[in-house]
This record gives sequence, structure tokens and C-alpha cells, in this order.
Amino acid sequence: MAAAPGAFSLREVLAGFQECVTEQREVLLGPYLCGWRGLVRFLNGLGAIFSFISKDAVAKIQIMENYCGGERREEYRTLQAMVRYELSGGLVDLQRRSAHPDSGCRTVLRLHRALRWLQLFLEGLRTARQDASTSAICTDSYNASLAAYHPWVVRKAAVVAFCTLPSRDAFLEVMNVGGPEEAVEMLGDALPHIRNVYGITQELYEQHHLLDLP
Ligand code: 1PZ
Repeated sequence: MAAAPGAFSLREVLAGFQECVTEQREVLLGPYLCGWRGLVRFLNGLGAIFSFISKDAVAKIQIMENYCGGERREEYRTLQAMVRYELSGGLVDLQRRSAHPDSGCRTVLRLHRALRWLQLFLEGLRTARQDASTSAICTDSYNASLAAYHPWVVRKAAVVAFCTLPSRDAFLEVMNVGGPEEAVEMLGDALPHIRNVYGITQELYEQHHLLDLP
């Protein structure tokens, strides 16, 4: 599972989650989605068994990129602007998916829940013992976050895919940030920013009662 020569580093990918927060604690959608694009690229490198996950992530990133590059792009510069715009325009399905099945609000909510998984997973990876099992860390983080929103069949497929993950050391290696110590240090630097983005989004969605969007 050695990283390909010239392969990109997870350090740059995670930097997207630092860059996306402004001084006013707004979340810029451009760098946020860039971070997600990088994560998907990384996920694809882990094997074809993860493609059912990356396909769904890509579909959601694409929906958001279309808004961000579309006619109303000004309204989609930040997460805060998007929520304001979509809610005031009645562009969000609140009860069931009907007229606006792919609103920015419901699409970001799925990514936001996955960001919680990422946070738990990277925290687990960072603090685990050297001989810890990546797949156990991944399964625990998944069960403590995303699993609650997935039907049985998705949960099963996810756990099967997790079993193929390499050992902790090999996983830290494919992150391509140097040796295990450097990778752990990088995670220590990156995690506060991921937590911050998660926290800001969570607060915004709570305020507007958007945490259960269909
Ligand atoms: C390192 C190992 C990576 C494990 C990734 C853990 C996430 C498992 C998620 C499995 C879900 C895949 C199938 C898609 C399910 C969709 O139904 C849901 C809800 O969307 P809706 O149906 O309401 O439109 N989609 C999601 O929950 C979004 C999942 C995004 C996952 C992104 C993972 C990025 C991984 C980065 C790896 C470093």
C-alpha cells in the first residue's frame, strides 16, 4: 500500500478545512468542497471496495459545486448565505423530499454528518496504539456517528469495506505526510480545524432547525 510517487498528501487536503473558516466564523463553500474532493481522491486510492461510498460523496459534492458555479453563485459563497437564501426562498424540503429534493441545506447536512465520522476516525487514529486496528477504529467512529442515518444494508456494506483497511502504520503511511510520527503530528494540527468547521455548521443547523432534513 505504498503511496504512489508524486501522490498528493493528506496534509493539503485537510488544510481545506482550515482555509474555509473566515474571521467572522463563516464557512466558505469553495475550500470546504475542495477538502471533500481531496478526501474522495484519497478514499479512491484505498481500493475499489470503497467506490459505493465515494460515488455518493461525489454526487453530493457535484450538487454543491453546481450551485456554487451557477447563476445564484453569490448566494452559495458561504454556508451561512446558503442557509439564509434557501430558507427565505422556500427552497428546502422540510418534511419529505418533494419539490426541492437536492437542496444545498440537505446535501451539506449529509457531508456534515460524514465530517463528524472523519473527526472521530482521525482522532482515533491519532491517539491509538501503534498496533491498533484501523478497521476497528473506523467501525467504532462510524457506529458513533454516520451509522445512525444509514439503513441496515449500507451499514453492512460499510463494515465489510472497513475490514479491508490496512494496519494503522500502513494507513498513516498512505496519508503521505512522512513517517508515522509526522502523520500523527499533522493530525494533531489539522483536527482542531475540522472540529471548528463541524461546530460552526452544527450550531448554524441547530439554530435553523435543519438537523433532520429529509
Ligand atoms: C477510510 C475509510 C473510509 C470510510 C468512509 C466512512 C463513511 C461510510 C459511509 C457509507 C455511506 C455510503 C453510501 C451512501 C449513503 C447515502 O444514503 C447517505 C445519505 O444520503 P442520502 O441517501 O440521504 O442522499 N450518504 C451519506 O451519508 C454521505 C456519505 C459520505 C461519505 C464520505 C466519506 C469520505 C471518506 C474520506 C476518507 C478519508
